[in-house]
Amino acid sequence: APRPAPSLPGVPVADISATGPGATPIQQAMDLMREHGPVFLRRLYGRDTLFVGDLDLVAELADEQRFAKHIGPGLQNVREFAADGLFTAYNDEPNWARAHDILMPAFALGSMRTYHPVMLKVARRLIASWDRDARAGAPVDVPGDMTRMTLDTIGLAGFGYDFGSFERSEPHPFVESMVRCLEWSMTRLARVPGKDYSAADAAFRTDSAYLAQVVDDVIAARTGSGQRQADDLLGLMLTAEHPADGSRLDTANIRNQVITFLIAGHETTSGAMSFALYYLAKHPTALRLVQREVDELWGDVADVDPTYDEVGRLTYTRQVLNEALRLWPTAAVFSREAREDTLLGGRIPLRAGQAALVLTPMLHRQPVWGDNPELFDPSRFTPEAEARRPVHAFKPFGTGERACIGRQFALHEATMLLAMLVHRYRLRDHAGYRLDVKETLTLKPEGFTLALTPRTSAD
Ligand code: MNH
Repeated sequence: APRPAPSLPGVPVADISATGPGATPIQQAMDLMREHGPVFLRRLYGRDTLFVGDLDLVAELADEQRFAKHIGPGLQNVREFAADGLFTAYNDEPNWARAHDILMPAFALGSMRTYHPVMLKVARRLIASWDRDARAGAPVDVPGDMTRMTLDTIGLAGFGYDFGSFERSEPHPFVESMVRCLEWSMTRLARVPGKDYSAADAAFRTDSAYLAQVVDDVIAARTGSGQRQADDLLGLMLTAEHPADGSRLDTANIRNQVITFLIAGHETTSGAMSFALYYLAKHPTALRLVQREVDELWGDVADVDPTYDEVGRLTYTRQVLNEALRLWPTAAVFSREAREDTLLGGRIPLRAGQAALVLTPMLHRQPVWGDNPELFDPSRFTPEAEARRPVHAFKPFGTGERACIGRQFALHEATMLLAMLVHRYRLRDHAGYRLDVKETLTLKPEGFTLALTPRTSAD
């Protein structure tokens, strides 16, 4: 039997061994934090995880001198199919810095200009599909269609590869295999000692082999075409040299990066847009403010093609997205480890390498957010309110040098699409949807559908 782990002085322990983490471990941890306070140890079969939501403690964990990204058991599982790709690489793996330095320019704000036309093209696909559904009086599957849109966008913008998701009634098989791989990574954390999981592991190997095969197709489509031009992610990966030492990414690492970007580049953004649409459908005042913003920009032009610069002017739409990411940050935890033995908050002893998991949805509900943190209120993200708030209060993209590289990409894509949808349709919560957050390492509003009617004039 496992020895009980030693507790940390003053830190409450919640032992979940009787029930396990279930299908929604993030929401379980949120409930435990509501019960035990903003720092607690979750114990599962003698293994402890330190969860932190407290603002001051998170601010310490964000100090890059004292803490660094930790690849905990969850990301170790993801390493089984993404290996040393950017997201899952160890800090000291040479391929992390090499790929980071080579790919950074592709994610600078200015590069979004390059992706804009492709993002618009895919947004038009979604709108064509929603127009058909609206005419047929059929409700739309919000997370399903947001996933089609973001997968096609990262495929085309990053790799010149067309997943053609809107020509399929079912999700692309890449998505289904990927979701099962993420689920395997999540549920593997909850394994009961002594039980047999060989069937789940065999299914996982089939899925991860399929992901690798899709990636090889994506790469072959480029290398076979003879044109490796460096104006997208794959072009950079295949040709660019490291700015300082001239080194290049090797073939195995390129595969791992492609898998990483195909997953990280679509799964979380689609959830974020789905939550934003959910809150808009439930909050008529916020919806009217978005309508006002887009109508002022585009009037009643039916088939508007937003320009790159216009997307930057959609400030209220952006606030809506930020507020949705506050309540449901779709990558809901990130892990930090102590660089040296230290005292967190001057009282919680952590040894070098020991980890703390930031539970972002609870950080985003701390007292700094006011006395009604559950309320959806985009005015929390006016420039004035943001200037008043401590910098570490909002962390949907993680922190430090290992923070999200795709942040601008996601925000540009999502802001533009949200604005276009609100401009074009009236969104009706026809089913009286009750929020059901599904967890597959990332978060999505499961089963959320909307009924659409075209907006005729600015009504
Ligand atoms: Mn993204 C890292 C959230 C969109 C590619 N991303 C992270 C981290 C968070 C995160 C949190 C840090 C994880 C950690 O510390 O362990 N990402 C998001 C969210 C969205 C998102 C909430 C959308 C909304 N991410 C994107 C997009 C791309 C992308 C779009 C690519 C086009 N993210 C990455 C990569 C990393 C990352 C790559 C790893 C960066 C690194 O460690 O160098």
